[in-house]
Amino acid sequence: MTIKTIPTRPIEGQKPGTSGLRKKTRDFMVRGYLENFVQAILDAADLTGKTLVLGGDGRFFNAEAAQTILKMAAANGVARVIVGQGGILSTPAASAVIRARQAAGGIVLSASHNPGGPEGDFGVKYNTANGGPAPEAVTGAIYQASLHIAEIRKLEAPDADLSRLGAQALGPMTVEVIDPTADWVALMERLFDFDAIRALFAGGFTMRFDAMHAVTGPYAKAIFEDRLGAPPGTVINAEPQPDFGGHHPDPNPAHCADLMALMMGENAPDFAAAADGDGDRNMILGRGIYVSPSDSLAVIAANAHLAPGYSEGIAGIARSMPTSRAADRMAAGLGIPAFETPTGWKFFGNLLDAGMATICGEESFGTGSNHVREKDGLWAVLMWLNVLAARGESVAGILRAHWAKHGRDYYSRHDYEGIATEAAEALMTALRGRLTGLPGVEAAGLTITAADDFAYQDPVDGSVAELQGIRLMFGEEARAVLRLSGTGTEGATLRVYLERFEPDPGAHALDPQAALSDVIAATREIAGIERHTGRAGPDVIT
Ligand code: VG1
Ligand code: CO
Repeated sequence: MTIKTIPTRPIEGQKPGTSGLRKKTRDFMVRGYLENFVQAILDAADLTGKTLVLGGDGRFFNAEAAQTILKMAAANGVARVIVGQGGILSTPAASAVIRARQAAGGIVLSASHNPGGPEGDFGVKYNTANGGPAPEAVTGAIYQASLHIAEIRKLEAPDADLSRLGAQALGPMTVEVIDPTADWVALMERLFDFDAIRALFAGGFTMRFDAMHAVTGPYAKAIFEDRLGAPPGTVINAEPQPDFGGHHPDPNPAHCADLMALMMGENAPDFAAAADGDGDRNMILGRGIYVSPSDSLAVIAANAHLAPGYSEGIAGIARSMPTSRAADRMAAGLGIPAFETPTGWKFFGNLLDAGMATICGEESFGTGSNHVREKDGLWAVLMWLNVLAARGESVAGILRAHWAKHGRDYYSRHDYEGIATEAAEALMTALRGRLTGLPGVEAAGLTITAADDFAYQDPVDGSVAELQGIRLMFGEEARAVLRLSGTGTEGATLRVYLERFEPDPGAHALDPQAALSDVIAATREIAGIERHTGRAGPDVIT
């Protein structure tokens, strides 16, 4: 075998501590850039003689990157790479495959919900043997390795044939091409009552699932249409495209305007959902109603016992800090622990591994459980279908009953995108600098009662994550959180999370923006959003 070495170049853009590298596709296509990051992974993770899983969401450059990674794995002593046919694996499916086949780790090619294509974004993420995003200790080691790369080892060989299922040799390494849906579908069949969901569809229940021209198309067709008997056409935009059809594959009301319009209109089906580029996010809709991700987490926690995989109950519920506190009330009611973690799925990994939490969720359309170590968009859809089948009620009926019983957490997130990095940092620094002076400050008729910068100590390994977002409390009921996005690739994005608990929402069936208007105004004023960013309002409201 011939191994060629390529001169290294520094990896600009990898932040120590982030689970992977997410950059413009053009950056990844510069010779040596992808190679440098992959070599850092291979150096840091030591996969010699071990099995690695590889797959991505099919976006532009997925196929080329997969071939490069295979040749580098072969030259770096990896024994076997299990790769999804065509180089495809959704993020949750990659997690399922790593776990089912006891691989040492996996490389996932995706920039998740970011747009794809030559002018879009690409990403590479390393997952560890538990199937989850690498924790900070591992990403730190990868970052350190990236600073000291001696050589890039890559096999000179023809491309592997990723269209052909089964094993083939690539130099000294085995490449095993698998059906990207099989392991994950088998897992879903163990967790959910497929017979009950099949009966639901047979009884005329109607659904629309928008795969957004991204990776979930084949998975959704395999499950909903092939196995559960939903009529053809239930899954729309089902053909994955390298640029996601030119759309932003982010399942939220702003980017799924057509689906929202359908569900709020006269001819709405009973149920609708959508997933993101790599299949780990989900949006849930009922006829005439939008389910906020925070509410979805709470409803799932309250009803999970209706699904066979969770019939014994759940051990604990974990949510990211900016996610509404609706889930905490569920945990209290069930007498199980609630965990509040920093933003990012990797923080759930230890809780899931230790059996302390069973269900996890983020306000950013992420929901999942201990079945894998990533969030799982279609899992959430199946969970809702299982609950709908078991309860025989509508989505709106279930949600309204939930609010009537437990109260409602009005919730919204305001994103200010593509602002100057210096301006965003100045805003956060200024707010951080006056945290202790904030209690007592009044704005828009509200008074701040507490303010802090969220820090988290992992209860399992004791590691500490600081500066995870500024929390402003307006009494017990209302809260605002401000943090900067860690996933953007252009300038900075300021995220402002707003919520208010209403114990008796029956009396006021308000639009969240109306219910939160004073919290929104107070936060804008106190943080000086317009003064710092020059923006009179957010770019995206979810
Ligand atoms: C965003 C979300 C966060 C999520 C992350 C990855 O991060 O807010 O909740 O975990 O994306 O999601 P940020 O730093 O931009 O706010 V994705 O679907 O990569 O899978
Ligand atoms: Co995603």
